[in-house]
Amino acid sequence: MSADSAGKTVLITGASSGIGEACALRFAASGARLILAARREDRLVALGEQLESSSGIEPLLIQLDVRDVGVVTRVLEELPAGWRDVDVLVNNAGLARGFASLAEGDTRDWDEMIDTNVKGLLYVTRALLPGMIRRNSGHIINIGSIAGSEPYPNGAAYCGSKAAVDAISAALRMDLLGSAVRVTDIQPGMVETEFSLVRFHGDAERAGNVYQGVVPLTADDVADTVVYAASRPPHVNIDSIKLKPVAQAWATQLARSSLPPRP
Ligand code: NDP
Ligand code: 8X3
Repeated sequence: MSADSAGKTVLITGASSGIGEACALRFAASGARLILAARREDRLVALGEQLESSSGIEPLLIQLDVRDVGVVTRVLEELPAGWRDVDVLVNNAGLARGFASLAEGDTRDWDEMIDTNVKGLLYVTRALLPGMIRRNSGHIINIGSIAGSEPYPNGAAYCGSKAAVDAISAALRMDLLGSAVRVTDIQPGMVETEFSLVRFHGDAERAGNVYQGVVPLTADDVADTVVYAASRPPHVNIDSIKLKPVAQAWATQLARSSLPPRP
């Protein structure tokens, strides 16, 4: 693994599970200093203890709901001394909620997705970007999705929120043109995490069916890609990377039957 993240301060939103947690483990192994944010504090504390025993690092843990612009702004603008100069921001906090046609969808699900995936990402970035611009150094890594460019039925609001992440990433890159601050959009396909459990409101059977007969990506596969993007030389910007399981050709096109058994 590249050691290029050694000594860098990396802030990860949604670090309490899945891809965010895997990013924390990968960045810790590469010697980064970590600020880990999510709503579930108990999960963050457990991860912090794990990191301390495995890598000897003590992350800064922040209980944060990215939808709350007031709290996001206050907490991130008043980070403790020694933690203020964030080098890498991983905008990972996000979710899908519900799976229904637009005519039948629950508007509360749409609000939750758009408030988290789009507005939360904007709020967190808004709080940290001025410091990066001032220091002429930094990297924003957004976790988009193939859903942004491969939309599917019953996913209009989620797919739309991830298309917004693509557009925000591209526009931000133009805003920052001439500075050394980098912007990357990582777009995973199917990854087995708590994602489907959350989408289906805790229905474990329905969530498990999503991954039946497929070898999905792991959260660590995505974290590996995030750390790769973060560890390129300073003159290289990875605009975007789309990564999928071999058994997935399009968001809705999966080879479920002719696959080897899952490892
Ligand atoms: P998980 O459900 O495992 O993790 C989601 C994380 O987001 C949790 O840590 C959760 O923490 C956090 N989160 C959700 N809402 C908020 C909020 N309001 N404020 C702060 N944190 C929040 O799913 P994944 O790891 O799979 O998802 C991570 C990202 O990857 C998401 O943006 C998702 O859209 C994207 N993605 C996932 C794919 C997949 O197939 N799994 C594929 C492509 C993209 P907590 O609840 O503690 O706040
Ligand atoms: C998660 C992948 O295809 O379920 O973003 O939308 S998908």
